[in-house]
Formats: sequence, structure tokens, C-alpha cells
Amino acid sequence: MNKTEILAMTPLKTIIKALEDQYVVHRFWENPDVEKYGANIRAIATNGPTGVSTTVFEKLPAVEIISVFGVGVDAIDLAEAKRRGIAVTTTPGVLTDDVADQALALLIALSRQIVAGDQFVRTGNSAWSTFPLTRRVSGKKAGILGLGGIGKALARRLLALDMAISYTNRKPANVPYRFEPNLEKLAADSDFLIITASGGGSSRHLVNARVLDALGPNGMLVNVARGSVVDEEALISALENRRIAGAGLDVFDDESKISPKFFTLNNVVLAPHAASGTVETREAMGNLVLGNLAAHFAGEPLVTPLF
Ligand code: 8YV
Repeated sequence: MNKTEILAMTPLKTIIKALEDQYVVHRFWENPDVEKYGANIRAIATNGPTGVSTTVFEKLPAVEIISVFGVGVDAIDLAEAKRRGIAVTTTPGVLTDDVADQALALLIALSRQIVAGDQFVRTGNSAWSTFPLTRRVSGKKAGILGLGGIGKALARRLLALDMAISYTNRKPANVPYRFEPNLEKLAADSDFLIITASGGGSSRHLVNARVLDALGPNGMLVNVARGSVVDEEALISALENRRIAGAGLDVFDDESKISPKFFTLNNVVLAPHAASGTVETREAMGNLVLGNLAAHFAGEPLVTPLF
């Protein structure tokens, strides 16, 4: 029997071999000319930030399923997928703890200047040399933007640090934290503003210059969600002019070419969109991508369908 043809949008390093064992895998990043081979593609495998562009999507008339290696679906035209009766699956649950861990790690690294301290020691300073004082984390006020599974997992971690937790969300959740519907007010009342909201049109540039000014010169921003939630120009200006104290960023506006302006700032801690990037989680995510594709082509119920 001929192998089913699928399209991988990005290298998906941990599962590409398994995919290639079972399917004819067209590698979009090496061969983006989908007109030439798109007619027989029955599935798309992609990750959260890459999704699939509308122009590629419309050149794939036979697609039945999009299996996402991640939870974000902001880079996929979901309405069009629904209209065409295409199933979409993600990898919910398995990355929640890692992303919450990364948010906490960035928050502490930023506030306690862990990266600068490492550089300080590596460049020959003794432990008795004077390193600038940092800012306490425990007992501070945290504002969480987006209280889904990841936001809640983060809140649990922050409770262990005796933080007072408030959040902005589309609607109040059944949690013992303070709901603040106004993001500017949340920022004004927070030492740390942490973004765990979904990306996409409805959250685009929610964190703008006004919100950053409300966070203020002692406030710090952490983003493990999507670069698009923040107005990046406004953020860079606020960081350059010390209108906020600092930012810990795992995500950026253009992740294929991160703005070099960040590299000259000493009040940022940067990570390469690595929040879900542990061996354990990437293995679990890969298994879900493979499992969803296998279930679909076996005519069985999908493991983790979005729809
Ligand atoms: C990426 C993510 O999928 O889940 C998401 O939406 O952004 C990440 O987990 C992961 O980095 C793979 O590229």
C-alpha cells in the first residue's frame, strides 16, 4: 500500500524520523513550492508558532487533519479549517508544568539578576566582589494575564513564594485569586506582570505603552505566551528608558529574527521560545502528534482534538 502523504511545516526534530517511517513526509522548509506536490497531502504536522499560512493552506485541497506540536493555534485559520471539515489536534496538558516552570525561572532570573551574576563570576570577580543588589521575589504582587491551565499552574508556584496573586482574564475563574478585569489596573498593582494568555487577534498588543507605564519603573514583565500579546516597540522603548525595570522573554514578535535591540539591554533575560523544551515534555508532545495522526488514519477517535 502506498504511504499517506503529509506535510511537515517545520523540522519537528523529535518526531521527524517516526513520521518518515510511517508517511511520505514533504519538508516544507526545504521545499516550499507546495503547488508542485500539494494535491495529495492528507495531513499537516506543524508547531504552535509556525501553524500554517493561509496561502499554503489553500493549496492543499486534500488535507483532512492538522496535528499541532503545541497548544497555540493562533497561526492557523481555524474558521477555514472548520469550514473545510478539517480536524485540528493540539498537545494540551503535557506542557503546562514546563511552561509555568519557565515563567517562574525567568521571573526569578530577572529579579535576582542570575544571568548577570553568572557573567560577573565568569569574568574573574571573586565572591567577595561587589555585585549590585537585586530585587526580592518572595511576598511580592503578581499579576497574571490569562488564567488558563498554564496561568493556574504558575499561580500555584507563586503561592509557594507567598505572592499576592491577581489576574486579568476574559471572565472570572473559580480560583482564590483577585480578578481584575482592567489590565492597566492589574499592571499598576503588580510587581510582576506575567503573560500566559493565548495569542491571536483578540490578545494582540494587549500589553501596550499604557500598560507598561502602569507597571512602572519597579515593575517587571514576563512573557511565555506569544510575542504578539505585547507591543514590542513599546516594550523596547519602556526598557530602554527604564520606564519598567525589566523583562524576561521566552517569545518575540519575529522569532526567526529577534529584534537586536534586546541584545544591548541589560535589563532583560532572554530565552529561545524554549518553555516546553524539555526532553520529557517534547517526547509527550511528539507522542500526541503521532497518536492523533495514527488515530485519524485508522478511523479511530482522535486523542486530543480541538475539533
Ligand atoms: C511550541 C508553543 O509549540 O505550544 C505552543 O503553542 O508555542 C510551543 O510549545 C514548541 O516550542 C514547538 O515549537
